[in-house]
Amino acid sequence: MNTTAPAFRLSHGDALIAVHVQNDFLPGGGLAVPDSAAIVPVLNDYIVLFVRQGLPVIATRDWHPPHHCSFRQQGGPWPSHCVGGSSGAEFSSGLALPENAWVVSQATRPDKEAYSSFEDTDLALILHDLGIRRLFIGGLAADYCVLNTVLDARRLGFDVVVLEDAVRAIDADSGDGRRSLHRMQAQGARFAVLKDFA
Ligand code: VGL
Ligand code: ZN
Repeated sequence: MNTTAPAFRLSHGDALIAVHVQNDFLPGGGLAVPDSAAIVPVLNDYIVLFVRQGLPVIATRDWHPPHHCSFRQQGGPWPSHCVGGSSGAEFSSGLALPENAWVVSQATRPDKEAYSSFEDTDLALILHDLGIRRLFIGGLAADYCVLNTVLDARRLGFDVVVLEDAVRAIDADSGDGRRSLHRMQAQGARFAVLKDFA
């Protein structure tokens, strides 16, 4: 008999954040993240856990203007991606977001990059109003927007659990993803996989 308690028990004050599960970061997209399709069914399982307990689900999205400064045509590092209102910016049709999911758009200003879902958004306000103290964070990409969202969440005083089986990295430099997880851990983030909630 397995009497081990699950590592994480969800309760009031917890919320799930799915970062940038958008077509352009998935296979065939403008900035496809390696192996990103694998996280969609895993995130769906997490969504079920949160919805079952009546806990908030927040989906953040990269939502750039057409000539965003981060695009190569503007001298930035990235191919064009996640132009607000385009099909590439839509959430993956495979992601089973609940109807009442909160949606937060980031990096919407033409002249400013923003890798954190907290930067120039209402995310902190929403979380405060909902009485959230602990965040479970997954999504794309582990070495950019997940990393910076996690670091900001820690700076703001949230407990953070990174959903390790629901993130993937761009890994422009090999090992970026692994190093990002270490940076999150160094700032007090913890890590979980689905079976820790069983
Ligand atoms: C991201 C690069 C450019 C991300 C967004 O979501 O991690 N990365 N824009
Ligand atoms: Zn972007």
